[in-house]
Parts: sequence; C-alpha cells; structure tokens
Amino acid sequence: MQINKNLIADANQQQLKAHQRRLSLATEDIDDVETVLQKLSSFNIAIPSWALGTGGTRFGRFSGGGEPRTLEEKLEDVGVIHALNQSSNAISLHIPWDIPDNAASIRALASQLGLHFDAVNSNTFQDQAGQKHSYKFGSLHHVDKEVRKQAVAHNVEVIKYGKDLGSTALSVWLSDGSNFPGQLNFREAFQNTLESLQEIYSALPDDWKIWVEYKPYEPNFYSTTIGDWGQSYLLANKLGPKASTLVDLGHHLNGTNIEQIVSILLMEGKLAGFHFNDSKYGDDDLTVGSINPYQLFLIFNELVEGMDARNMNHATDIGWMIDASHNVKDPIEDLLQSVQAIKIAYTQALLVDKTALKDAQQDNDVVLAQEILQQAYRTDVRPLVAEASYRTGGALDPVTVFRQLKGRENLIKERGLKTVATGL
Ligand code: AFD
Ligand code: MN
Ligand code: MN
Repeated sequence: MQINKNLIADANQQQLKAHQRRLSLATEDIDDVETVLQKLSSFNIAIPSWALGTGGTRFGRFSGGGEPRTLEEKLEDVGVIHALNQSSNAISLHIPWDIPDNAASIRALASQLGLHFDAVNSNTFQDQAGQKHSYKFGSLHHVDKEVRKQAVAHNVEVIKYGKDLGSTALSVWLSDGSNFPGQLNFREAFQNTLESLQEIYSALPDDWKIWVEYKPYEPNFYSTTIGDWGQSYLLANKLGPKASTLVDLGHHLNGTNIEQIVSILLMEGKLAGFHFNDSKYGDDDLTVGSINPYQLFLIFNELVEGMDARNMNHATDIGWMIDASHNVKDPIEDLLQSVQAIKIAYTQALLVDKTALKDAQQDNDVVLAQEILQQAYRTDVRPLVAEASYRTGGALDPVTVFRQLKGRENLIKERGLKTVATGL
C-alpha cells in the first residue's frame, strides 16, 4: 500500500485553519522560528524492520492483521510512515529476519519510496535452521573458538548484505552472558568478545562504522558480557575509531541517569546513536515518550548542547533509530507516535536558552537553571512539529490521517488478517 499525496493534502486542508491559529500562538515567543523549523525538517528517525509487526512476549502474541509478510512489504510500511510524517526516511534491517534476496530491486523499491538503509543488525542470539553450532551459551564470547568463528562469519555476512544495500554501519547487540554465578569467567568472556569484535572490525569497509549496544540483563539474568556503557565504551575504545557505543534507552537499570551517559559519550566522540523507546521497568520497548517524556527531553538537551559544542550536524552525525515493540497497538500508529515524541523533545531542546542556562550554572543559581530547562520543556511545540511536517509534504497530524485514510483496514484487505511478520 502506498499513500496518495493528494489525500494527505486534503486531510491537511481540513485542519489548516486550526493549525495556523495554534502555530501563531506557539511562535509568538520564539526568536528564530525558521531555524527551528529547518532543523526539524531535516531530522529523520530510522524505523527498525522488526517493529512493523505485532510484537509478542514469551506468554503470547496477538496479531493485529495486515502485517508485512516480506521485506518489500516492510519497506512499504516504512514508506507509509514516511509519507505521513516526512521524518522516517530510513529502515534498519535485521539479518537473517530480513535477508534481501535481490539487493538491486530492494534498493530500487526503497528509493522509489524515498527511503535508504540505516545500520544493519546481526543476530547471534537465536539459532537458525541448519546452523552448525548453537548460541545457547553465547556467541562472540563463547568458550569454544568454533562457535565464535561462526558468529564472526555471520557478522561479516551481514556487512556484505548491508554493503549491497548502501548501509554504512553494523549494529551489534549480543545476548551473551550468564545465568548463574560461576558459569562464566568474566575476563575470558570479555577478552573473547573483544577478539571476535576485532575480527569483525577488520572486515568493515573504509566508510563503515560498528555500533556496540549494551544491555544489563535479559535473556541472561546474572551477567551480560556487554552489560553497560562502560563495557561497551571500553570495547569501542580498544577497537578503534570506527567503533562507538549505541544507547538503547530501555537498556538501563531503573533510575540510571541516561542523559549524563549520553553527554560523556558524546564529548568523547564515542556516541554512535540511539535505539529510542520508553520503559517503566526494564527493556519494555514501549512507545517513545509514553512513560517518561521529561527524560527524553533531558537527553535531547544534552544532545543539542553537546553536538553544537562539537559542531556536529544534528540530522546526520548520530544514528537516530527506534527500537520498540508493540503488543497491543497498531505498529504503524505506534511508530508514528514515537517519531512525534522524538521530534517534540528535539524541538523543546532547541528552545532551551543556552546562554542563560550557562550563566545560571556559572552563578550556581540552581532555581534559575531549573526554570530555564522547564520553560522549554513546558512549551507546547506540537504546532511547530506539525508545521515542519506540513511544509515538507507530510501530514499535520499523521496518526489521525492514517486513521482517516483507513490505513490498517486497507493493509488487512491487501494482506489478510492472519499475517505474521518476522521478528521477535
Ligand atoms: C534487543 C536489542 C537489539 C536487538 C533487538 C532484537 O535492543 O537492538 O536488535 O532487541 O529484536 O533488545
Ligand atoms: Mn536495541
Ligand atoms: Mn532492547
């Protein structure tokens, strides 16, 4: 299914008056509205190929119908999201869930939809049919060299798929860890992981990067070999300049100050990018901004300040991606909500009065510093987000328009009610 631009324009027309009224109110106190709108327009967040179907838990999965059955259909769904919000121009593939059998035709379809390929993700946390060695006790950290070799070879193959599609980054998330004390020698597990990653690193093309993701627990419940940003950063440092740390917001223990981690990684030039989601308890993979939007804003505040300090391009110098799962929502609607939440937090961060904040910090004026941050956070920037989308041909209100156009009903008609997408 592809969305007709004229239908989006018609829907916008109905909302235009109300939007313009809200916009003029919202922009009254903003100095340089055009710069904010420009930054917002060039900001895109990649969609993970594994988030286009209904997610499940180990207790069950309740399909919503019309799920993409093939990689082509996954691309079409991202095309729908991008047509509506003009902010999701890339897809991140997971191998072997999304093996592109014919790279040339997949690339052609992507570019017809205005999309390109973001980081490719390897998968050594599941055994695949016909695989010689099992990953039951890990992959890149495994005690058996043969298992490590197999996992390295898989990553090298993923790079090859990515190259054919025009990706320039390999994203590695390992479930390697241990379930019980005594199961593992931590130093050996770390050393094995480092050596395996070094082999993968040496297979990277010149213009490629490797992003090392961390996660404290699950599926292992005693230790994870790349369990936090310190371990990831250590590996990235030992690997070299092409390696950096990927921050998945759900991969922290409760109460962790994620914005501080982000700020330091950024300062060190080792922040690869993000897997955005939200969580209440653990790796919940909930809609971005649905639980703790203030935290999201604080992260963007560090990002904007830190990227400006290094003269970085907000839109392109960091990998922006969603990594979420939807058990009870329509995946497309959920992803649209996540992208909106990210754009809202980004816009609010752009509005922070940086000079005043710096002065307040210098004066140790704690009250004023908080006032300045919250002044930006409490600004309703939704009209600006809508305007940026509108100007680039997207919908003023993407979720509403998806519903007005009967998006899911059409997908079910096209694909059927009982379709299941690959993924978790
Ligand atoms: C994991 C990680 C990761 C991985 C995904 C698998 O966040 O990025 O690719 O889920 O579906 O929790
Ligand atoms: Mn992730
Ligand atoms: Mn996760």
